[in-house]
Amino acid sequence: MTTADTALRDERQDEFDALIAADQRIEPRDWMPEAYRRTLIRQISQHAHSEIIGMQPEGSWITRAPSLKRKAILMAKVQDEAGHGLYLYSAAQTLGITRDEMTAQLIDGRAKYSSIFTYPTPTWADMGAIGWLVDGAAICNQVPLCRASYGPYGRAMVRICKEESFHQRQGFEILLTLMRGTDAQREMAQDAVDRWYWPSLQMFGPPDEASPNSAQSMAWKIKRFSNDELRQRFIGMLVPQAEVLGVRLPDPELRWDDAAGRWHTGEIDWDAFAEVLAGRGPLNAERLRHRREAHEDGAWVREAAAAYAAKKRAEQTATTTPEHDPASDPLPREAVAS
Ligand code: FAQ
Repeated sequence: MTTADTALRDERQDEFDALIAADQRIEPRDWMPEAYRRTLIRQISQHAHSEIIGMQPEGSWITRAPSLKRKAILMAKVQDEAGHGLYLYSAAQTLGITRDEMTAQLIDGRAKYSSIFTYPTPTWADMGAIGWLVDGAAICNQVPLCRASYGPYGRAMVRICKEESFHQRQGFEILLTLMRGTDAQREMAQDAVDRWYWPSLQMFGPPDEASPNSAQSMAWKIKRFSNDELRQRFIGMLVPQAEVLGVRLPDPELRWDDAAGRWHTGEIDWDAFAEVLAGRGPLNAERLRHRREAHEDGAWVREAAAAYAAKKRAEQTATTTPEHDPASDPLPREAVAS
């Protein structure tokens, strides 16, 4: 690198730092440090993959929902998750990675996706617990991301959060209906809460002291709060809601610690979390196999869409070319006239 190159780079770095310090947005056209770009690609693509893999646990209940109304709601919710994945893939593409590269990383098993989606959904109450706990944790984590320093990510998150908050309410309402039902329905709701509570706390990521990316991501204002801060906020949100529902949060040690000014909780099983991240969670293999098969089954759709787009482009070029050669028309003029 020449001295002039170094000076230009320093100047750009200063501009970038000033934008971050002033809480301004970084846009795709702006210069950004390579590490910032890589961090965003990592986080946004993992987030997109999570939304897409996250369609599976609930998708399996669409045909088994207990009423037409529940089926319509669930179908709309799962479709929303697909939309979230697409906004996020688009945001990541503005950073110079292609959709094909991200898809390959996911189906080859190289990319991470949220630990929460490796757990099974054996009962209808799981739809309630996912909405209440998983979407609830997602909102807690994602509302601050609406202010992420990278423009396309923050803007995508605004719409996503509006939809997630509806999802959370529909999950709460499923659980409330079950809790007002028969003993068997109440037991089913409690059982689902028992199984989803701890994994939902893990969604926020490892404890702060074991989170290698947090400090830099917070300095860049991608993340606005640490993993533990958000986990605490989530617990504070759940406690009164659990009371309204009449469900028990399955942590006998859970209590507000006035002196420490935080929730005291039992030990989170970080070994189980590490197993899931290593691809050895209950349904990791199943989730990836399903995604891979869906990708292969969809090959003809992608080919047809690409062929159609190529045809439209060719038609457009033909009509905008000043010296248009009639011989290149798809149908001879006489055939059209007759
Ligand atoms: N699962 O240093 P940190 C949803 C990884 S969307 C798997 O703390 P960071 C909607 C992390 O990637 C749910 N891996 O990392 C929905 C890193 O690995 P790497 C997804 C995890 O990035 C609802 C390593 O551990 N939400 O639920 C997890 O600063 C219902 C060290 O961690 C988002 O993606 C985990 N739980 O903080 C859909 C939100 N936690 O890459 C369907 C955006 C950590 O260095 C149905 N993402 N890891 O190899 C974030 O806010 C952050 O990326 C964190 C992790 C907080 C997830």
